[in-house]
Amino acid sequence: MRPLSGETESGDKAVLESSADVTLAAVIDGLGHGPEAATAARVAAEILEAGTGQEVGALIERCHRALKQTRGASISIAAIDAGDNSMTWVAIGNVEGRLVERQWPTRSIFPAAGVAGVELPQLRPETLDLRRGSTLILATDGVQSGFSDSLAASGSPQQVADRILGEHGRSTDDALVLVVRYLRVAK
Ligand SMILES: [Mn+2]
Repeated sequence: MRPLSGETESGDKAVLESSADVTLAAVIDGLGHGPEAATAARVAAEILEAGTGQEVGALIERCHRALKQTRGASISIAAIDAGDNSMTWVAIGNVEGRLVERQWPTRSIFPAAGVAGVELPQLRPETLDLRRGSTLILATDGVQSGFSDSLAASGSPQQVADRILGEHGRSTDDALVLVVRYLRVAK
């Protein structure tokens, strides 16, 4: 991640928390940039960090209520369940999500139009199967949405994230990329 040039704080935040079989991966983009965006992102991050194991749609609703006193945020959440090799993801706003797999077409998250804290639309969580090596990528709009058009998901997750940020990061906004690779062997 990197903040917009001239800002000391980023309004983009990532959450990665595990408990038992479930890992929650989320990316939050506080509306705009600077300290007020960072405050909104922090409020949502605290809820998500304590929310592992809760249903992803319910987590967005909790964030929506808590963010009403802030300028609001875009949020994408993926709950990865190693118990049944699945991932359930849901999004509101403009944090992009991709699930990249070697021999399968890349899947994209379908974000609901709206802003958590401002307008909460109907949410449609979607559950996908995971395989060993499935790679989840969440990226804020500080990254060009075409980032996955010619995506090489090779290398470590850190290398993939660095490459996306380096090649597709915009200079006009905070930018954050979270890359998570699933390593559990299917039963
Ligand atoms: Mn942004």
